[in-house]
Amino acid sequence: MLAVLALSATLASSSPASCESLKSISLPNMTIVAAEMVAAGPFTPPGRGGAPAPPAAPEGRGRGAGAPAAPPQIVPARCRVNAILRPSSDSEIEMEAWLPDNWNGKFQFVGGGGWAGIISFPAMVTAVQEGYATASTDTGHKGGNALFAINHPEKVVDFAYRAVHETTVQTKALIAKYYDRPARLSYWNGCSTGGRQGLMEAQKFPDDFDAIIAGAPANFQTHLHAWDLSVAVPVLNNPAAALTAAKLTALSEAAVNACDAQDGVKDGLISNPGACKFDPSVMLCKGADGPNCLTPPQLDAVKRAYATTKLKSGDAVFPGKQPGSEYQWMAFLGGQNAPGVSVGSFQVAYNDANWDAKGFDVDRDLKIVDDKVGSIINAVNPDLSAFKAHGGKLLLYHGWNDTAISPGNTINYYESVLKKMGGKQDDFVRLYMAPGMQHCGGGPGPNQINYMAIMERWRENNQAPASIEAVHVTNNRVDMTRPLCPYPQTATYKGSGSPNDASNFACK
Ligand SMILES: [Ca+2]
Repeated sequence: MLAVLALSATLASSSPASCESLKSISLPNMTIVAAEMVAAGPFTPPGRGGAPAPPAAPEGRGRGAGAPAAPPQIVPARCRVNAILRPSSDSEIEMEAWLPDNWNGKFQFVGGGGWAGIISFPAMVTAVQEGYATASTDTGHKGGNALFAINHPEKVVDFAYRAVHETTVQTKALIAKYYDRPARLSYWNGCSTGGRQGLMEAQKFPDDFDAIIAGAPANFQTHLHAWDLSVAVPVLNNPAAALTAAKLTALSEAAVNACDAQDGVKDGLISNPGACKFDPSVMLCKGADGPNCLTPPQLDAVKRAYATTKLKSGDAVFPGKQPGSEYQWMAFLGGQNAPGVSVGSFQVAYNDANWDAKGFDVDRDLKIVDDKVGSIINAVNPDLSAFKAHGGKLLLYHGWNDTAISPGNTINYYESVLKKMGGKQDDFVRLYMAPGMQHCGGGPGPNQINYMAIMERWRENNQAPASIEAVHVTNNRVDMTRPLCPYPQTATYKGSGSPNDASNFACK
């Protein structure tokens, strides 16, 4: 009985009252919709009730990118704040912040994916389970397409950077008020659009975060989308060039067979696809068409997918995909639809929801989208000196089998930073390329990496990462470990021992 009384007293004097009191906090451009304690329990999306949340979406990956579907997530007790931010007269930005009872003293902002338009709840769950105060934003609109931006220039700014920055500022203020002290460190954790958002923060608001994890960043978004259409539209316009899944699988196997052994072990993975000189012409049909060969127009389509798209002037637009990733190319070589996410940029460029991708012309259309929104949305400034001076650390990663965003783009950005700031910058920025990893996770290569733990050691204990361990999981069992090497090194087999054991590889 005494114990029960004591427990009741503890509950009565702890945070619920102060969570509710956040409703009356006055912050610029912010309307608090909800400020409420949520008890520990299985996660249910706010406002919907009923079924537990689905497994993490690609953009919602936190600590273990590519993690298999987990049992229902138990979320710790927290103060939940939902608010609408209106930094411009046309803004309507939803933000959600969770402030856990058992707080580790730090803030982790989790990024979005594609055109965003949702709160990244799965990644928030992971963050709060580890004691972080966490936040997410829909970036100022609902739904995963670009229609919100047509004739709404202020909403473009919200999507590009303002929603993230404003949510950062407001969440830091909520944290300081709720806990009566500021977060001692602030982390960014995002992939894809979340990677772009992280790089945008490093470039534009270098004091917002102390450490930024930016995976597969869509930071050259207008050019990324132009690449997609440059490759997809010729196939839409010439059905004879359309590929089939069977042909792409055969092509992928041929590419892997050609380059697999270059890293010292035939294991189905190409450790350094950049050094793989695979000529798809070997797949040209010798006689009748069939599932294991390519017709001449299909070969042309495939060559475009490997290639850096260029303008007539010869200027590079965006790099192509890598050998080994072909089995995922139906999205742009299947000849069914123009990739919707990429079409969005040109709907915005022309203020036309019905813009017809079949007429895409990269020389004409890239200039128009770049002039209109490129400098707002793209996050390609190589000068990170202010972020470095702030003490910031930046961890970049990208899967070599990524077919949503070509991995070469992240290498290009990393190299642009070194070119701008000087060749030796590994005290604050490091890049890890993951063989056989798809977009933000998944794939035949080791693709589960505890990025947050790596970054915590780097930023908080000054233990800079060298090689980092990635694992591959099948049916909830680890069946491969492999080091990921700081770029430009690659993991090379030492010549003996199991190729599924990281200790038998060295970074070279
Ligand atoms: Ca290999």
